[in-house]
Parts: sequence; C-alpha cells; structure tokens
Amino acid sequence: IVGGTVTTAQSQPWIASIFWRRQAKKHVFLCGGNLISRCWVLTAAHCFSDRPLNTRHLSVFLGKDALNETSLGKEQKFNVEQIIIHPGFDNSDGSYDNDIALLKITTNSRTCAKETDSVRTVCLPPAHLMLRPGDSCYIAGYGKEREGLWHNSQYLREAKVNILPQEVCTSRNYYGNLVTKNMFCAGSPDWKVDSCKGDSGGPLVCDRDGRLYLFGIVSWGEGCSREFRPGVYTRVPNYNKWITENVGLP
Ligand code: 4AZ
Repeated sequence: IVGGTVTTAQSQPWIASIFWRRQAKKHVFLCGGNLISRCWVLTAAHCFSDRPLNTRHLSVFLGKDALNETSLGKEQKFNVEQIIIHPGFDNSDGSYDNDIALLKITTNSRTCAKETDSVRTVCLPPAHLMLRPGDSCYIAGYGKEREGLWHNSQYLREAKVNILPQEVCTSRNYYGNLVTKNMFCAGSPDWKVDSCKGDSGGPLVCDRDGRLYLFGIVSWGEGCSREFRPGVYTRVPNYNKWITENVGLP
C-alpha cells in the first residue's frame, strides 16, 4: 500500500495472507485474500499463475498484523484443501480478466476459521448495491510502500481510495480497453495513494450504511501511484453467482 497507515487485523479482520512453502522452512509471501465464509478465502487468480498448483505448498494465515512475526494468540493458520481458479481467467492481453479464485482452508485438525476480534468474514455486496464513482473505499495489504522497493511492508497497512468512473479509466489517457467490465479503477486525486506489488488478492471494501462490503480484489496496475495509472480491481459483484455455486453460501 502506497500512502497508507499501519493498521491491525482487528480493523481488517477478513484479510488473509497466503504463503508458498518453497522449501521445508522457507515461507514466501504470495498474496492477500479475503475471508468470505469460515472455510473459504476469495483472492486473485493471478497469484497462482506463475507456479505449479500444488495446494500442499500453500499456507493461509488469518488475524495477522505483521508479515514476519507471529501475532501471538491472534493468528490462525490453515492448509489449502482446494483451489478454484475462475475458468475465464485470462492474462493474455496485458491485463487480468476474471482475476478471481477461491481457496478452501482447513487446519491440521480439519476445522475452519474461528471468529474472534481479529478474524471475521467480510460481507459480499448483494446485487442491488451498486459501486458508485466517488464512493470512499479502503484497501489493505502487506504490499510495497513504494514502487521499486524490494521488500513488502512489515506491517498490515490500509488507505482510503475513490472509485473512478468507468469511462475515465477506459479512456485513452488511462488504460483504454485493457480495463474490462470485470474490473474497476480506484485511486486518489493527487495520485499519492495506491495498492502495489504484494497487495494483490487483498480487499477493497466500501461502506454502505455503516457496513463494509467487499467490492473489489486488488488485481493489477502499471506500477504504483503513477499519474493516470490507478490501481485496477476485480469487480466482485460480477461473480456473485460463480461464488455461490462454488462455495454454497446462502
Ligand atoms: C502487483 O504486481 C500489483 N498499483 C498490484 C497492484 C498494483 C500494481 C501491481 C496497482 O501485484
């Protein structure tokens, strides 16, 4: 996150961190994610497109404030039982269409997430709640604090962003037709706030009547915090049917 502030798992209790075990003891941070039910994390498909899909090499943490420290007594650790990549996921055009995936999580004792102050599910927006340009929304993650840094943020960070009108983001000065109907853009008028490498898969939540809804998943962008190159997010409400079919939420 560029231009944000340090936060805690209590303020973003749905955020997941996904790690890849390259070797026995070497955990590499891959992506963020979002707890949408006790056993399912919604994330970005492109997090898994660079490497062989071996679920046994993935770990998911909930309730984590810091990447390289254990949040004692708060964090919960899971294995990944199943990965479902959206069948329409396509990274051939220089952007990521249908950049959405589901992870089924279980502990070694085969239970799912337990709700606490630092672990809770996020609401998925019902179909009638439209994302409105000008809405104030929040992004969160453990990604880089500036483009070009080689390390992720040690602590969870969050920032406020505004939704851009679709016709602005698809205009020639911005991304043109790289931005599809399955994406939207968000940023700040001064270009000082953005998601960045390492935030992928994590949340963009918007307040509606005092409740936070998951409208977006951090997906891509040209660099971070560049003029006319806002962050691009997977448009979650387009996938309500796909999510319920695969997860079986009510
Ligand atoms: C990335 O590489 C990435 N500025 C994530 C978000 C953005 C750019 C790149 C948006 O994971």
